[in-house]
Amino acid sequence: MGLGEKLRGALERLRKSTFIDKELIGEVIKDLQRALIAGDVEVQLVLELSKKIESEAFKELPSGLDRRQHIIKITYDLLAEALGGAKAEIPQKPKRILLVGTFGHGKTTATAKIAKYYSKRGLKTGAICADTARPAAFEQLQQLSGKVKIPFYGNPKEKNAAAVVRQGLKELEKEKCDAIIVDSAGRSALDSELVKEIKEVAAILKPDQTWLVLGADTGQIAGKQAKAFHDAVGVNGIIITRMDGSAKGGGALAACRATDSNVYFIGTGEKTDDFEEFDATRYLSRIMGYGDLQALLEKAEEISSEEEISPEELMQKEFNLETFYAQLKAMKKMGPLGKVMDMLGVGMQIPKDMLETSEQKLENFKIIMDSMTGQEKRNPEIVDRSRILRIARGSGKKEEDVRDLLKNYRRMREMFKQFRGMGEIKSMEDLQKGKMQKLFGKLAMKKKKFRIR
Ligand SMILES: Nc1nc2c(ncn2[C@@H]2O[C@H](COP(=O)(O)OP(=O)(O)OP(=O)(O)O)[C@@H](O)[C@H]2O)c(=O)[nH]1
Ligand SMILES: [Mg+2]
Repeated sequence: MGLGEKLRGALERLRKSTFIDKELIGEVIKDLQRALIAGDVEVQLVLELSKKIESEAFKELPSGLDRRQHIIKITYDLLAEALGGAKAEIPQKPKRILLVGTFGHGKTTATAKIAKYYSKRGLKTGAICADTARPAAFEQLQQLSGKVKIPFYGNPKEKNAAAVVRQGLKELEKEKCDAIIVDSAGRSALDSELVKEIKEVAAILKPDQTWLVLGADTGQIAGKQAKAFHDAVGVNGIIITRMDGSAKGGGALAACRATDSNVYFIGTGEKTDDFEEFDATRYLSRIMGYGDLQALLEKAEEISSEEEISPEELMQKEFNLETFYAQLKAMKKMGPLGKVMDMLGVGMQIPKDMLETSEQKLENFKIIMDSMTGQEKRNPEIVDRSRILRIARGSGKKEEDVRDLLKNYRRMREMFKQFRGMGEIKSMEDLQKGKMQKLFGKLAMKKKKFRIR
């Protein structure tokens, strides 16, 4: 269970109870403490938070809220404060960004993600590989730069990082870059050698931003790392990566908050799109499953400006197997469906195996559908046992694969029925014309209202 689910569990207890007294609050706080400590939040911080909740819980109620709502709200606010407080102002026109950090925390990946972030905001962004220690670093960043379509400079023959930066600045000047990001080498620790190299690079680059890249698995150590790097080379901002894969993300965030470091971005996956501005309230609402319209809308907007849904998909009118397939594909474009749904807090309503429809599975679906008649695709209800056997044989797949396709189809049909029931879409065309985000938003708000009351 992740931190979000555990925190949610603690508040669920409060929401479900008929009677609210000190004893109940004590239990809720104990649940919260367990959740936070399991998420590697420092014990001292957890105790402070508990005390604050305790002392606020039975204070005079603000108008319009009952006791239950009041306690939920203050808990929520205090948690958000502990994880990051008000959103840090992300520099919108950085000129030179230097990324630093120890081994393998995600600097190189973050270089490409940041470049993409600023490119989307209209800044011409370039990248320099100043990691001369790891032989594969040059190629890794070269490839990533190609992927996000930005100018790149590196020199695998030059062993001096500062020299590469000097050359890179000259080269990228010709490209007229507004922003330049420099990826530096990691070491196993922040030792004198690393500090020396970073200082040499900084002397040439003169970065206006130096950002520390830290993996979420650092947990509460993140605070000490942030302070050590800041003292050694001066750090303006932090990027926490692998928020998707570590249960300790909460600890890392809280520890950075405790040292007053600004967490600008979080990395939520290996792809260059798996990157978002960090906003504690939004993050918390998402991991706790309260939905977050804003994050999805931003993501949907960015993606729709990149990729068009094909006209074939637009032509579909009825929900059948063909539309189902087109829909799965369209949803995949928005990133893993599960992630999108999680942002809205509706993830738990959707069957898990459907959220994780893999490329492989999608491909299988396609192969199976190729062995179906047009009539079967338009009206899958007619597919009975003998047809299943025929389709399985024809496609070279197993009978259960065909059943799996039909099962997934029926589940999605149910889901869309629900959407339709909300009066938001009249035809499948609506869905494919990008109304999806609006629709999900509506659903999320409905759930949100439903839950908070
Ligand atoms: N799941 C997940 N993986 C990530 C994230 N960011 C980076 N990674 C992965 O972490 C691994 C290390 O990332 P790099 O970007 O090479 O890390 P680095 O800090 O440049 O490493 P060194 O140059 O060796 O110090 C790669 O496999 C990345 O794909 C993230 O946000 N989520
Ligand atoms: Mg690297």
